[in-house]
Amino acid sequence: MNTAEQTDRHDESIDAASHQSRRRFLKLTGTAMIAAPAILTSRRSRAQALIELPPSPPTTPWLDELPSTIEPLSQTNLFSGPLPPPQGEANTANGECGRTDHQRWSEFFGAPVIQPDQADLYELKANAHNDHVFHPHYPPQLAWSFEGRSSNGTVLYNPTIFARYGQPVIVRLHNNLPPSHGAGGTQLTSFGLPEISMHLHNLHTPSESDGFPGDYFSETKYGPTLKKEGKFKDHFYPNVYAGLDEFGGIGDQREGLGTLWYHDHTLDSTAPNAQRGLAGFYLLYDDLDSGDEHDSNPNALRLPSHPYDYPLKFQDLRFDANGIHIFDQLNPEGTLGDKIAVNGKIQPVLRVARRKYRLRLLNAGSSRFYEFYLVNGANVVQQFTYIANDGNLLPSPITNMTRVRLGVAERADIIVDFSRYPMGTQLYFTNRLQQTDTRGPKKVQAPGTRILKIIVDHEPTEVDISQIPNILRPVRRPTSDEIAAAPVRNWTFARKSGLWTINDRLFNVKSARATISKGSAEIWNLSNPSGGWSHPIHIHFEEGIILNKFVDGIAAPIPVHERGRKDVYVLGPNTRLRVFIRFRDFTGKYIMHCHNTIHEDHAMMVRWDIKE
Ligand SMILES: [Cu+2]
Repeated sequence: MNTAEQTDRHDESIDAASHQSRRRFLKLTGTAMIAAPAILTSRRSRAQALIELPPSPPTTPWLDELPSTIEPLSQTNLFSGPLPPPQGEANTANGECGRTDHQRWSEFFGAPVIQPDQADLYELKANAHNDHVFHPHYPPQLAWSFEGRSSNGTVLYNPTIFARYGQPVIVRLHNNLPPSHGAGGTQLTSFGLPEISMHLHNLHTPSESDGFPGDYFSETKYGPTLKKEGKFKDHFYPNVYAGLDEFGGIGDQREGLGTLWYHDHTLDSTAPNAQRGLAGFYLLYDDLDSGDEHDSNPNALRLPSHPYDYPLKFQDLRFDANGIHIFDQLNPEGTLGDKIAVNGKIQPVLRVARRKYRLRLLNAGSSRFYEFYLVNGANVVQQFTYIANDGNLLPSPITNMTRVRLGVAERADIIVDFSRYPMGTQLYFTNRLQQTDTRGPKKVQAPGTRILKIIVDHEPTEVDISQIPNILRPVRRPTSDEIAAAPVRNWTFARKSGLWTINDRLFNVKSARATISKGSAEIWNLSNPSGGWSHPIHIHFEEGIILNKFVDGIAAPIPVHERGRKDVYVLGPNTRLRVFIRFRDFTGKYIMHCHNTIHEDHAMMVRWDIKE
């Protein structure tokens, strides 16, 4: 039974898209009799699958608390366990899935098998657990998590990984999800497919470790771009800056990334699998952004550091009348969540010390856009400093900011100085962006919805010596010669026959629509000609620089916070962005897709390859 699933899609036929994967889901859940005709045939019958959802049951805010400190994932000794240590070739004899060989392995490690202290080694286990509490009013229930351990052995769900440039990381991911997940459930409660492909957004990662959608695996199944099923997969994260070939050493420090996140990226099932919970943070430091506010290195920025460096993951979720998490995986318009979970909890409280914090905000989807304001109890808007967009430190901080707008997968790092407030002050992260369906946001309206309460709760244990320097990380902008010489590629994002297309085609996992030479640079025109939809477009592997923005064909200003490097490009209605991108250091298969994960799963994705 161990056969590759043939997800050979025919671009010519709109109805052929996603069929195999959806058949996987339908078979598992037993919903085939109801839903299959609606999914597998025409636009006319597809409407039968749409399920009108009532609002989630009401919840009382501020009953649950987030931990005051993030516990990092602890390393695992992969030299003493039951499995051999990581190696360049897939270790299929011992149960690793049939991935492509790790690129540049011998350059980093000098031998086929890694030696102690050559890399930080981590282990994550994708597991189902039935004790997740989104809110005290909802019952404990099923969630999926990447599980790891803290240094004292506590089980951590979707733990934060602390990594450093120049120190490679290998994450061994075990897939322990139940193969029979969904059996006997309904279309709304059975969502998720237990074969997974973990993407680390947006590290400069060799393609075989990038979490390509066709690289999904389990003990019994494997995707069309793998060679064999497996129980685990080793992911090699070199933690080098882009520009390795051009600059040598560990690359170009101007390309440093900071706030990254890992999440499932399985073909046709990213939205439901991430909704199930498969998403966590990966924070990357270097000698500039060193993660140590006490750092004596004169180059160090000394931004607020752990435990005052705190990631916040926002997800829109929907619940049925019994308070059970639901999601309509078969509906090309998905399910818009009306409850916002912050690090997995609905309307929680975070207690902070009276000092500066670096808050890393992530929109983890599926479909909702946010415009966050920090307000006091009287809804008076508070100011903060904006330092990073999409995990990239800006050249200079933007002071006196009052809002953060995030499309799905966008990140913003902000610094809030809570020392300005008296002890006991209560503040709220509020979303003022209205959205009623998965098409995209509507207008901004005060006062909005409060989704996180922050209480200035205690004095810091020591003097806050963290700082916000006026210069953060320089940006390498393309020269006019580089721009003039760059070939131009046009990508149009649209809706066709109720599904989602790029240049009129659905995703074909086995065929690249662009082949790019390693070391080259291109200009990509990203266009959304529709008047109604918004698409947060994510390009894997490399950051880009937005050169121009056009709305209704007229040049529009690029907001200051988007003038650095980006990896998500929000295409509002009738918008075109002209983006300059370099393609460096590694080869293989990569993708671009809408990160409204519902659009992504319903085929708004394109494969592009880098060749030598
Ligand atoms: Cu989209």
